[in-house]
Amino acid sequence: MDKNYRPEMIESKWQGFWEEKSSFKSVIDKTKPKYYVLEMFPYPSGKIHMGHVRNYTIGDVIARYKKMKGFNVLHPMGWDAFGMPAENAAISNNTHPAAWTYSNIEAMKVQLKRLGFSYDWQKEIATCKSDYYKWEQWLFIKMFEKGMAYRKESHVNWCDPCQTVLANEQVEDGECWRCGNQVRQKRLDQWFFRITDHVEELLQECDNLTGWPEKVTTMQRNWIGKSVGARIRFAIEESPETIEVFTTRPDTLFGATFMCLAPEHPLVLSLSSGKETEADVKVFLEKIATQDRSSRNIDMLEKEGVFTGAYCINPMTGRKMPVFAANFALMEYGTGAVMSVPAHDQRDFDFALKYNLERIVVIQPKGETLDAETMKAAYTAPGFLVNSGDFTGMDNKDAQDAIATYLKDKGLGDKAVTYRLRDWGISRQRYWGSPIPMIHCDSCGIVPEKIENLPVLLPEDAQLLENGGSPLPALDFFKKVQCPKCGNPDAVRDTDTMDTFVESSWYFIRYCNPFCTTGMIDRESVDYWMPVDQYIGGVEHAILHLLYSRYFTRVMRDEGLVGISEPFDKLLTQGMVCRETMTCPEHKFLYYDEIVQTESGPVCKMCSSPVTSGRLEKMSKSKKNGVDPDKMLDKYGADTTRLFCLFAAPPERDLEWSDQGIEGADRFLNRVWRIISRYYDLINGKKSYSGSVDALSGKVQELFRKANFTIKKVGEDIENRYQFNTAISAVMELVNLLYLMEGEEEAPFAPEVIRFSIESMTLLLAPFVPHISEELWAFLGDGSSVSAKAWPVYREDALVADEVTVVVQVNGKLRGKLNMPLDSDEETVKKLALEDPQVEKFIDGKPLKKVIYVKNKLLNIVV
Ligand code: ANZ
Ligand code: ZN
Repeated sequence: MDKNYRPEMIESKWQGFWEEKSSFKSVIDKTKPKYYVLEMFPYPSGKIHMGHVRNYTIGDVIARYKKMKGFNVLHPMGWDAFGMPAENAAISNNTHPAAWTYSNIEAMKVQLKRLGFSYDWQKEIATCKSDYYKWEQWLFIKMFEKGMAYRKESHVNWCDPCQTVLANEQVEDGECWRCGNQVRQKRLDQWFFRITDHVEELLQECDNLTGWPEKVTTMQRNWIGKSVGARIRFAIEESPETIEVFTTRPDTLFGATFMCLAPEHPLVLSLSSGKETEADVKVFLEKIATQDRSSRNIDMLEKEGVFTGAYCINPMTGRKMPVFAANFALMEYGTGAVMSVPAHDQRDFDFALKYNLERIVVIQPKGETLDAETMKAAYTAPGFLVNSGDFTGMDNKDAQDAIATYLKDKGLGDKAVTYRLRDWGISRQRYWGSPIPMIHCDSCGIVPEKIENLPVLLPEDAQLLENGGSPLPALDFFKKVQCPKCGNPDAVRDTDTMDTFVESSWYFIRYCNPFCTTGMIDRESVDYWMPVDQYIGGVEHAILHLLYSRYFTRVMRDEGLVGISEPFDKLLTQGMVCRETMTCPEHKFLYYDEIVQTESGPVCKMCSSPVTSGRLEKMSKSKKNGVDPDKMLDKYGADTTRLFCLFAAPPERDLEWSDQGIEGADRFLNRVWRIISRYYDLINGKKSYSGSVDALSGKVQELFRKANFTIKKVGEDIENRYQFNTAISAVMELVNLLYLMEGEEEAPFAPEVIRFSIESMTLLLAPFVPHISEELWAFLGDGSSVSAKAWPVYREDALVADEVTVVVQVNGKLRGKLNMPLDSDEETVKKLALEDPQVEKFIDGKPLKKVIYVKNKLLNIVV
């Protein structure tokens, strides 16, 4: 056995071993409970970052642990391989998106393999391959046939000079990323998936997602945005038409003093037509066309509008209400019209102030009189009704229903529910995506491609356009087709591609049998493996990706493809990997290797100005505070890198990168390594202790208890919210105690108990640091691989009868906690405390001035 721990000598060896033995290959085995662990698959950008390392390490610990616990584990990996960065990179490097993507996949796969993740690589998927996207084209056609995929006019960002549609990411402050010209909203026919058909179910079943973080289900609910209220119809003066509004506050109807229509509302043009206001209205509409008025952006915009020249009538008061077109009214929400109540809605208040419109107070808190003239903001809290005819005096909650019922009886309105969620627009005027399998024929209209002609292949060698637009519309061989229905030779293929969220909405189902050629999925595999038991990924995907995946699973269910509705049983959203930013007054953010340490502190390499360290921020290219995983692997190896990520913070919390932290992880693995070489001769050929705890005494008994306690603790910490950091601390304590066994070698059963403890330690570490564990297990010698071993079992009778937590302070500050047997003596507690890396850090080699020990409670070290 090598005296020193040298990860470079062992890691690639075990990676080769796992690969050769197919250690993580998953096959259906109905005799075992299954467990499907999945991390969100990466976009093949070319290089993994520390966020990936953390995400995948967390998943790997769970996968390896579950396998040791006897589960049949599925743990796949693949690539979310379509998307715009491939197009951009291809233009700037003069390569092709396909070539770029495939070579990135190869490079990243090498990196992932170096980290020793237990993936079943035989199930690898790349979504840009036609054997994958073929099936979403197939499902698209099924959805089209049922009316679940339909066409509707919708906005796109359009740049006139570049003559191209821009993705949202290509619009910077309303300007084109390439030429800097103002971007216009252009109307185009696009494909939509009718997710609103499932909206109530998607909302209701949030309640059953008990394995998801509360904050994520809340985000899902908010995004769906259900509102309960009423629709009310307003007559228009001198017109047979009516304006219908959606309101959540029918109780405020007596206070409605004007009306706001969305600029796109058809009545805007017809009401102003031929009036003095017509010209102003047109100017306003032109201006609005350049604003990004997505519902998520609307609150940021300055509210503005224009009078259409028409009036409608408040059905309660008979009052004339001027009708405006206003930018804050959205065509896609409710009915596209807002009854404005400036005294009780802040947007209406602002708008009324700007255009000098009347306010009427209709809701008032008890014991207070609001003055419409002098109020400084809208009053939005509950109260009772005033100025409201027969409803005056009523509690406003009761009035909501009372007024809605009154309107219904009069035929002026209805109770109504509205959702903020819109149908999912999936057309992209991009190249690097799955073609939409539809054909436009002059005589037949829109016709699906024949099923037997699928996949509609994306031409992988198309020349990209300088302006960043899609080359597909200009490719005759792609575009010109025969109509599948009537044979018309002049039909044209749809040249849009699908939103890449479509691929990520079902990859987890495809993993169950990724190369199935007989259908989109193989039912037996899906019934066995789905749902995903544990899904792990970034909170940035907490809304769209998860909602679309939940929806798509239901579409597949409705199509009879799968038996489940919810794809992800448990969800873990890991925190970010953060690091301090470094700034030079001259050169702004600096990379860490652009800093030189001097006596007066760190300075900039380029200009020698003093460097200031800033806030902890998520690692990113722009902040230059990233750490390259390859460098960590070169310097420390995979196990140390993994251990650091797991030990530095619980998975859900942000992790602060620290060089000391990774050094600490490295030191710990060295200690683990040395403990075996130290006791090797003693335990070699001995059996692991299996007698009773009462046959032991003194330190040996203490160690046996500790080992059993550690098995229990580590298992519980993993099971209970994946507390990997405290689990690892527990193993560290066991290792420390093993070092204290020196001199006890002659005690009865010492070799057997030490062996038991070292074996347990190795097995407990296996999910976290699999390479070193394999290597150590090979020394302990039963000839098997740790990856195939069962999780150790503790002995109930050997658990420390009474265990207490001793708080460790350095200079009066809390620095650590030790789980100790009741009544441990000062010497043992002190020794263990001094081994604790957290405590060690604060003692920092200084001599101990004083040690105060309060039995079973506290150890304070003064330095
Ligand atoms: C009158 C009123 C009085 C309103 C009041 C609110 C407060 P949520 O809760 O988000 O669903 N609204 C309706 N359609 C709209 C559209 N297309 N664009 C912009 N705003 C619209 O919001 C519902 C409220 O948003 C509705 O209730 C309506 O204003 C406005 F004291 O009606 B309310
Ligand atoms: Zn035709």
